[in-house]
Amino acid sequence: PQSFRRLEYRPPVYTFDQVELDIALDPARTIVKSRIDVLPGKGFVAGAPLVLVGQDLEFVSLRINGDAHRHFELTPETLSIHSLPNEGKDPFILEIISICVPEKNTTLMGLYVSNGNFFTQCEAEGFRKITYFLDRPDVMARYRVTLQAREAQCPVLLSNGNLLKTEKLPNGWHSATWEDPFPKPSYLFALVAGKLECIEETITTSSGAKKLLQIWVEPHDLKKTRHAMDSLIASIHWDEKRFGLELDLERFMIVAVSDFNMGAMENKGLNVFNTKFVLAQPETATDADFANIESVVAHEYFHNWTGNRVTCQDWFQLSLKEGLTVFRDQEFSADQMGSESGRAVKRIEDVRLLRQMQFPEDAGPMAHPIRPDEYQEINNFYTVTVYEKGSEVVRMYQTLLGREGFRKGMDLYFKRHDGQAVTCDDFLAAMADANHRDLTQFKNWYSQAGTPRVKVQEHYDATKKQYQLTLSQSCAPSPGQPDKKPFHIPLKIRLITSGNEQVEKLLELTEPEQSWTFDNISERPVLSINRDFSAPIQLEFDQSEADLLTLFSGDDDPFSRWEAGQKLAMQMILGNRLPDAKLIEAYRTLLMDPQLDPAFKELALTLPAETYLYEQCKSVDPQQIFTARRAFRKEIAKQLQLEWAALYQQNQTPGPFKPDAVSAGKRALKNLALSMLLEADPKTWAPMAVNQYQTADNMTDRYAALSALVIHGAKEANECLADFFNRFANDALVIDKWFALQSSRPPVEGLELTLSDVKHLREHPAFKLNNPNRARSVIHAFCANNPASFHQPDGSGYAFWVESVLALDAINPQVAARLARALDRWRLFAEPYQSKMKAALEQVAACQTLSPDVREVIGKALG
Ligand code: DPP
Ligand code: ZN
Repeated sequence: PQSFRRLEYRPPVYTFDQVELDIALDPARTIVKSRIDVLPGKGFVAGAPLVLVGQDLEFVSLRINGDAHRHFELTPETLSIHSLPNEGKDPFILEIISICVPEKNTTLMGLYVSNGNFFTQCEAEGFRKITYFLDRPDVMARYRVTLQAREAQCPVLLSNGNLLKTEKLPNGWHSATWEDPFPKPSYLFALVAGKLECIEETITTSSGAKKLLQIWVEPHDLKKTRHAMDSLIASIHWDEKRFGLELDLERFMIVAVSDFNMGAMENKGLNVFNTKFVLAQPETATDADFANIESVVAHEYFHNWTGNRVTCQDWFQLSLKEGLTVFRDQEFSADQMGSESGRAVKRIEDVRLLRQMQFPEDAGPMAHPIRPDEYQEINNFYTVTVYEKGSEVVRMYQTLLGREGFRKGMDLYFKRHDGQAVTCDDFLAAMADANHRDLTQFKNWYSQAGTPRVKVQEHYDATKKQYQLTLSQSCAPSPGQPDKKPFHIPLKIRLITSGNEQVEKLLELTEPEQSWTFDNISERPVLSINRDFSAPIQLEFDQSEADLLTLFSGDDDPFSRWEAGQKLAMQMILGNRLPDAKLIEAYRTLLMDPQLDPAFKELALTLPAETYLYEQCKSVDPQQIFTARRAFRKEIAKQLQLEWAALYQQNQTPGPFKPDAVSAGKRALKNLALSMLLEADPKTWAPMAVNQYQTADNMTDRYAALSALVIHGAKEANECLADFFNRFANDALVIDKWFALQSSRPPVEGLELTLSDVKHLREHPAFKLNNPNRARSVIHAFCANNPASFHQPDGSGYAFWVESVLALDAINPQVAARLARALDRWRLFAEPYQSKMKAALEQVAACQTLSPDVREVIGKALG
């Protein structure tokens, strides 16, 4: 298979200035005419051919400066044009006509049809499925786009930028011409056409300019767009305030589509979103959905500066825009929580996701630095490493430089690079230069994969009143990287003593081993380290259970407090122990503390995920971990039954539904209580869940009740599931939840294995393999989010995975490649799992027609 390497980057031989596209939309035969001003690029060589890329296109014609041109060669993926005017030294006009077939495009890359409407997805390399082009992010051009379509079929015609004009054409056709004043790479191009309607608002930005905001959806979904609009307005104001960045276009549009590979896409002025991250109303969307919509809307909007105005030189630099933009959306969402404790809750949620998803990736066969050095298929590198770890790396600049220093770095970055396609090195240089700091060693975060481990040794000398802390760092080998250099690791610490006299300090660990001595420490302190998760590392710290209990009961840093509880639970679960009396008391005190945020309580009583527990083991027995974790949970449920019952009553949220953080936190705690009550005693408490299910006026409560019934195998579950399906049969996103809930049900004694339900679900009339959300709600939910059901000793889960990967790959390689990742960690498992997983991987590898996407994932897993 072909590999692309970061160090093989060459600047483009030719580049484009003005691009005019004329697109006549027809599902079966869309005609694309391009007219491009071509000039020598930074890597120009006289006489070199102009090599364009194209995929699944029918070539029609080619002209240069108005004349037919015969000197070209076509391959399935390229169009090479020779004999250019004056050896290519003079600018020339290139005109190409080609044809594509949107209705046959099931990959959802390029131009495709969804529910009769046209959409595009061009990142990373989809534009080449629309027309022959220099489809690389360092070629930035100005676009003027004319869309033509039958007016009855496509009354709405949208593209990037500003609307210049609309026209009626013969035979019921019409056209719209759009112009984007900002030069952009092709991956930010978009068009949308069809039967859509919008809500709109006009706002005034900081400079006093008026801006038109629109959210376009299918007509029946209009009533579900308010929250997305509010989120957009909040994002616009936040970016002005926090970073001094203003919306630069007269018009900003969001469009929702139900067939979409990713979450959303930041095309200039025309963001295209998966419906899942736009549509919400209390009856159909949960608190988590509301929060996700807010953060994805913000994320895509923030890309307008971090990604669009300043873009990536090449795809190896993806984290330049993604890590930075995730950091920005995390900070935005934290501020939207409305309080310090809310910010902490958001931080804990983000860290939990990172550790559950990214740590396994960083320890597995697909491990890569946030700036990868090599890939076969770039679509496989839209990863939690590039995004979430990338965001942690950006956060570390802020930790090291302070908020103001970070802002100075951002200002310099835009001052230097506005309108350019740049690299991660440029970002680091802006941060370093703006703050007069040497960040050379910090570059290792960009070049080395793997989660660093930091070992903690402490020594207290009571006579000298001296405390000594020794930290040493290491990082396990990862593919292609046997030896690692030390990282620059910022660690926030605090020595906790009864007198409370020590303040928080920032230590910078840069050597393999370093010691710090603290004087005048009146008693042996309890160390609170990596507070607020200041660095994305694993700690190796044999802290006593007594010290962990102290931290869990009262560390002033909410993250560290939460973390101490996680560690206690983790150690006991992995040691096959039940929570002891002291821990139960600590849980009880925490739950009953009237000062504490309900959302924090919910997080503190949620156990570490199975996949995170796996990463702590040398050899994973998934059934054993499931059983131990379940028993641990049941004990908490039983011992605190009275408290759970009280919390359930105390955290009701009467009155009309509001999705704000405080109300959401209360619902989260109340619904954890409900689930715990069913865990303790399903027969007694199931009727209360049924009642909540029936009387709920919002999806959070209705779904939580249903989920508690299903997960605990209550006999009432099936009736409620049937009711749920009928109630929401017309709402695709809710039906996705219905599927996902059943596919992610963990094993329950006395019930058949979930796999047999999953096989039935796959035959359900509402199941559609070619809709990514629906496929994920059944297949990915089972294979990736239901470990104890998936990892069966007979290998039946893996056989299902093989079938599903192959079936999906024929339709949509990107969605298939995600699923293919589910067996990444096979080497970590004990027998018989390990051999059965390996055999399953080999079975997929043996398929001759695999897409490059799936082939890369499977090849690396076996490699
Ligand atoms: N749509 C993806 C994102 O916003 C890729 N850019 O992260
Ligand atoms: Zn992004």
